[in-house]
Amino acid sequence: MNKELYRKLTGLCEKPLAQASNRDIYLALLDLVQDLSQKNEKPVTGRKLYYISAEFLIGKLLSNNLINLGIYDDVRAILQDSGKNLSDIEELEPEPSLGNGGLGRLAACFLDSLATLNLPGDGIGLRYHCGLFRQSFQNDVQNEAPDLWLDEHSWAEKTDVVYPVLLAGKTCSARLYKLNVTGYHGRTNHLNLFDLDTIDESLITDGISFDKSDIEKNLTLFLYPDDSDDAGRLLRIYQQYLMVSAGAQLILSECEARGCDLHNLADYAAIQINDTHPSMVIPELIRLLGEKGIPFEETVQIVTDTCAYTNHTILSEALEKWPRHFLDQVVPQLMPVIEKLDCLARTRTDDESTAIIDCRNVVHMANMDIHFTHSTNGVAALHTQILKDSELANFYRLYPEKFNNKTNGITFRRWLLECNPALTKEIGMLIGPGFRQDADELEKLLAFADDPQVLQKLTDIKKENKKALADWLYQKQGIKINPDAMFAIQSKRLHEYKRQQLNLLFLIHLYLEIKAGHTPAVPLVSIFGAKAAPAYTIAKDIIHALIALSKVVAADPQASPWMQIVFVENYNVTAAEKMIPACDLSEQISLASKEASGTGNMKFMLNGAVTLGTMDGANVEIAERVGNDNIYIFGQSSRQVINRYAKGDYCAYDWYESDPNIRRAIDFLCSPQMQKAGHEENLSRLHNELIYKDWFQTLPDFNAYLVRKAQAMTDYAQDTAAWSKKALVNIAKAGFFSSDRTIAEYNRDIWHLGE
Ligand code: 26Q
Repeated sequence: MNKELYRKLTGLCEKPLAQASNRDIYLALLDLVQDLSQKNEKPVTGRKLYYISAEFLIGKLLSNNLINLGIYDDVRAILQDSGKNLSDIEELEPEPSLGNGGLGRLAACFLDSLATLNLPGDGIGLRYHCGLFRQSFQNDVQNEAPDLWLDEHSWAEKTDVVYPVLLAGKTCSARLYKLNVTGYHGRTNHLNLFDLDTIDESLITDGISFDKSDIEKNLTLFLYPDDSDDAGRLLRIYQQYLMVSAGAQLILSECEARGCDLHNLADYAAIQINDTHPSMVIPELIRLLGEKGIPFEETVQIVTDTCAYTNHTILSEALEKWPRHFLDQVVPQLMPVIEKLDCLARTRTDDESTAIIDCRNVVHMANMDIHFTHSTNGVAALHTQILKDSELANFYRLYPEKFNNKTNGITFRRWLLECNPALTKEIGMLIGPGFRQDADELEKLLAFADDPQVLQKLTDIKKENKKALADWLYQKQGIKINPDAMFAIQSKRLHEYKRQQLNLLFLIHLYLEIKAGHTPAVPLVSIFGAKAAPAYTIAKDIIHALIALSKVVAADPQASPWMQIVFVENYNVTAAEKMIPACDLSEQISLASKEASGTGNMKFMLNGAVTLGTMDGANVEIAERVGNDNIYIFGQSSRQVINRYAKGDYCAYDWYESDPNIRRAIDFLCSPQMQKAGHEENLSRLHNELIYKDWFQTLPDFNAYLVRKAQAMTDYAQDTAAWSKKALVNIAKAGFFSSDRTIAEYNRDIWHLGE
């Protein structure tokens, strides 16, 4: 036993561990981790990165920090000796859900990799009092409740640092909270989160509604409040400006403290703008540098050299554009700068599509980013190619040198070492510990691709993880699932382009086939985790339809031994850590060209799931690496999809009318069984949507999906070792998708940190 650690822990608890409560121990561990992390802080020389993002979906931090500090096993052993259990203690930690999905989780993985690679790089964001809403199912529809995650004792420590921020002409004080980000045997960086002292949590009334009028009381209450009305949209701008103005002041003061005279800001700071949410940092920095007496032209050059922009989406509705009068109201001090930038951009091109303020007085944030940063990157090879070819083609012609790709990645500390200790241990026994620092070493596993014992061991580990997920689900939702079945999981935000509705139609088809006497090759447990935006009606209808179908199936003794549908409530990082290691088949079925990258696909692969997916986002790069034998690809190509959109001749009704399988599956939504299990209004709305709109082309991919999924199920049923080999190849080829590789590329091409 590590005696020194034992002494420290008991000292912090002020009593023997055996007599301490789990809460006492949790608080002692918090102190211990903070203390050890602080020791790994290092002075900064040269360029330092500031990753500005409206979201950091960091998840629980205790285990992650213990692992990164190298004391996880020791702490667990010490606790065990005193009759305590680390996972019980972890339960006490609230999960900071400070993000919606992929973009926020990516930011969290990046912070972990920066610290691990010993690179100086901090995050800048907001300290939302409520993270993404807590989802429950009431009467089989999604219900949203506030997620007040802040605890008196939190990882984010209050500081004395405050910056003045001018919001709609009134000065507010942005207070800095600092959270240590400790790398895996690396340095400690920080996540800087800003908040106002005046926030009033009692403004929250019914569910997640709140009084939107008083900015000083509500500004950081919620992550992305509903933006379906004007008050909500304005609030988003207030939030963004608080973040970037306080962030810009923090950056300038840190750089000045290190001897920067601000003319040479780009030698001291690299600023990465995570999608368009922090774009106002550009005019804000220009404004602040101008106040210091630097001429406009020079401020523009300084900011362009300092800042870089990442694009995470090609859905045009997600590209932020604000009516000018919104900005006039919230940030009048920025408008003269934005106008000058618009004029400057117009001297470079007369292409109206690249204007910052268009002829209808709408301000295009992404356009400002591309003109006035030195780098624009996409997040997977296909995504970057589509940006260059179509979405941003006009910009690519103007600035070809600015465009580059950085395929996303995930931190293996959380998504392998922490969430799958059994697999981690087995990999270590087979290829040694090197893969923990260098993910490419996972390729050494290929030497065991035909070793029956290794393949059996992988099957056993997966089985244990499936049992653990089954236990967790039973505890949490009282649902029993069969661990001998194949587990197919689709977990991600609910959006039509991600096509949970395609999976739904498959499950209806499977049910009807079973009813017709055609049983599948293997029983299937189909697991979903997804939150829908509170105002996104069809997304909520899809959730409802899945829940209604799950009831129909569960009540049917002929079908239930063969299939089961489970919707996991409140999908978040903690749930993901339980679900991903237990997955056999990873559902990555977005409409080709729509998913910029995806990162769940990488997490499942790393944990030995085989992907069933379209040639979209990073699936393309996964397929390239594992080869056709180890992935199930189906569906239209991105080219075909883009052409179909361009021609504008897609008619869902034609597919519905001419294909009996499609018609049977869709019509089942309005069958008496479904109507009895669910709600007529929600189900018929979805029925209509699929027949008359189907904006994301579900129906043309339906048959291909059926065929590929049936093939996967047959392969799984017929030859366990052959399936296990596919899993092994997926694990072995996952090294490329480590965020350490992604961060090294950003650093090599864009940031040049420490230099
Ligand atoms: C914009 C305007 C108004 C209100 C909300 C928004 C908004 C909020 C969140 C727009 C976009 C987001 C989040 C986007 C996101 O998570 N994108 C995902 O980023 C991942 C990391 O790069 C990719 O892997 C996913 O493919 C991409 O969907």
